[in-house]
Amino acid sequence: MARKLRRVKLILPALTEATSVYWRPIKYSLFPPLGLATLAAYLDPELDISLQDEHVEKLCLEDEPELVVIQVYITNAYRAYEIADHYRVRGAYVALGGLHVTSLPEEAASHADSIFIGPGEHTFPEFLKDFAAGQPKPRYDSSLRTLEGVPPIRRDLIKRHSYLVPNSIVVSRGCPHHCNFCYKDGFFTGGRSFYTQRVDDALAEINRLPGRHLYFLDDHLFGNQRFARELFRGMRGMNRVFQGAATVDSILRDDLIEDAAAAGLRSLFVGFETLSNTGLEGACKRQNLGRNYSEVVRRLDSLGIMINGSFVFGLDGDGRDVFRRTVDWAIDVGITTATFHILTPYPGTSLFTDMHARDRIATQNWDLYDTRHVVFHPSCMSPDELKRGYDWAYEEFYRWRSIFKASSAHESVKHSLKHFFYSAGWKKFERAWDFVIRLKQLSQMRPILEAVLSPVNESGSQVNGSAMNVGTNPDRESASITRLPVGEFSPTAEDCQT
Ligand code: B12
Ligand code: SF4
Repeated sequence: MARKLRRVKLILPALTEATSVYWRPIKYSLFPPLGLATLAAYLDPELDISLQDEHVEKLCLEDEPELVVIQVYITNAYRAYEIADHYRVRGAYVALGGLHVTSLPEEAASHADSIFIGPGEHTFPEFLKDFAAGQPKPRYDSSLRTLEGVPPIRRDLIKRHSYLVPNSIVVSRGCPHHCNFCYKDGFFTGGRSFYTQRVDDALAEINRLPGRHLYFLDDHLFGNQRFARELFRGMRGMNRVFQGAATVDSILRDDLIEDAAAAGLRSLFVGFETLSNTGLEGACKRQNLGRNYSEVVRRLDSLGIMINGSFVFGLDGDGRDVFRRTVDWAIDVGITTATFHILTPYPGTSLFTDMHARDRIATQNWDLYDTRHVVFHPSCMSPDELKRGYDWAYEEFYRWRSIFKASSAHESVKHSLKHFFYSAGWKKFERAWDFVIRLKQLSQMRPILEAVLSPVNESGSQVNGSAMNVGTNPDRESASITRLPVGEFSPTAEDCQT
């Protein structure tokens, strides 16, 4: 029987960790729930629609929507199921989707009326039609993959004041690479695993965003060179400053990075992952193999682009020396911020399948799959050593003396200062961030962020290829960046920005 739809609720549940000592309110007040706002665009705008993100607000659970849409990540899965069960008891129709549902559909199905596998751009509108006709299916599998003709994201449903970076944006989906620890191959099974918007559509979306600052959450913003180049050229003159993520090889490949800098790129998340060839080979991170990591740093440095380096500990072959080696290198070359992860075999990845087959998975408590806990049996150290080494790495990298040292690795004083303020601001003023969040004044901090992201060289936003001279400046060659011998670390990976 057809079901009358009047109220729809979309929920991003908070992870269980929200109550733990590791909870960092600022980390979870960065980006709004873009996936859910994307899905909301398919709903009739006349409906009563509410979008709630439990990371930044207390959920109201006493309402009576007819349809509840919940996004499930691995670390919020238990909370998501709890909320789903609650609404089903109250008579709502519950739809569950997202990465974890795609990885473990059977687990999610017992808490949902319908589950969704893969991206929702085609399955969700199909479901809405079925729902209106009174015949929703228990499971929808995504196979048609395109971003052409998708309706504009319902950004009006996002409570902008609750986020430091409300202008997050994704102009592509997936990635052309196949690292074995990454969610990507599992999530995009059954269709294309890397595709982009049309450049015009992406530029139009950027144009709709107020303010200056943007954060591209794409797994690999440079993944399609032609698309990226046209995008960056289209963005020139828009007076934007932005952050994003790209791979080591794409930074070295050609002059695309210079187009990005000219368009306003000021900070880049780079998946270095490991300084070991064996580690890279084991992780199938072939795009990093044989790349000169120091050259990556030098190129970005010369363009005034700050680096958020991603590193994974616990890859097969990693011994106890991996922590100091990695941290020393990151500080010596002047990485601005580092994101360290304990290797985490997410269900749905080939890494998980392989470890499971070898009986190396130590726990299937998804709350612990947050890259801060050891959930598998490492090959060359004990789980405890891995955990302690990981904790040490964070502590050491973000010590004041390390921040000073890494900041001073840059040629320009302005870059050093920006590095210092960005890194210290991110890790050293936790209480101040908490206070600002409690006062609901995060938006007041945006101009400061934009200032820190301003060009190193005032003409920086107009940087052009000839101004860069990467590697041809003799001073640059003797700069303080440690040149490790190719082969040792030039093995030469992005946990995708987290
Ligand atoms: C931004 C981001 C964050 C942000 C905020 C997330 C937010 N507000 O949405 C922050 C920094 C808080 C964060 C934290 C973490 N993150 Co994170 N994060 C991302 C990132 C980079 C982008 C997410 C995004 O906006 N994507 C774009 C939108 C359009 O896609 P989407 O959200 O997936 O939504 C689509 C589909 O999933 C689907 N869909 C989703 N829900 C539903 C529901 C229904 C009913 C339907 C039909 C469809 C559907 O339709 C949407 C449109 O296609 C992703 C990587 C990625 N590329 O997705 C990692 C990612 C999701 N994070 C990940 C992880 C591990 C974490 C952390 C545990 C990391 C950590 N060490 O702390 C924490 C915990 C987060 C949590 N709450 O549990 C993993 C998840 C792995 C997994 N198997 O679940 C990812 C994939 C990164 C990675 N490669 O490993 N993260
Ligand atoms: S880890 Fe990064 S580079 Fe590797 S497949 Fe995932 S998104 Fe692509």
